Amino acid sequence: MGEWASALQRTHEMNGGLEILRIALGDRSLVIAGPGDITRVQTDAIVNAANASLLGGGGVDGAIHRAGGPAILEACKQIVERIGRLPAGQAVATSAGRLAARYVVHTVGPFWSGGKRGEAEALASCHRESIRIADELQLASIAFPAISTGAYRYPVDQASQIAVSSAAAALQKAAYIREVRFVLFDTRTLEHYAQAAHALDKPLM
Ligand code: AR6
Repeated sequence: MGEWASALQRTHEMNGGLEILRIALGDRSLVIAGPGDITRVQTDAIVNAANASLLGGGGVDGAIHRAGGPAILEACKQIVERIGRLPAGQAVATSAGRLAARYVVHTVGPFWSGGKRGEAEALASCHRESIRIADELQLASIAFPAISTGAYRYPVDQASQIAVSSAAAALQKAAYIREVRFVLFDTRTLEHYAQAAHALDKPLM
């Protein structure tokens, strides 16, 4: 991470109404964008904050299934037949139906129950595993929502730090992924993720 930190470059730009913070290391970028709707993003993969059933729900999960159409649910059902429920921290990929993205990576965030039940490790794992799976598919870009910070009640100040640092570490290790983008739905969440990204160049322990 030290290497990442020392080579940070920052730019602010306006793009389609989104405020964007781009942190570059060589040919790789970590991007913080929003307020925005991840179903409209044109990265190769978008990540869904799913639940263990993989059968849909509210929040960003509901939005992705609505916008992508029934092909996504069909693909999820086939995965469930094969592997059963998906534990927190793991991820699987399906087609993206009608979405602009090519794949949806479904990951299950931890439900916040105070922070002593492995929530931080599970949330970091969601980001690592989603990027690993996208990299295995030889994709160049992936977009994340603020996993676990809605219905699963993970405090956004803590979630943002874990999300950004685990994604940055996985991006550095990836063979194909060149851009990891966070697309945040509301201004408060956007501010927390931007702050966490700024903090990447502080000395890391
Ligand atoms: N684009 C980007 N972010 C969004 C969008 C969107 N279209 N819609 C909502 N968000 P949540 P969780 C934000 O509750 O906490 C579901 O029912 C939202 O504002 O979607 O991981 C699943 O089936 C918040 O910042 O996911 C699970 O049962 C963030 O996405 C459960 O909720 C995450 O909120 C998962 O809960």
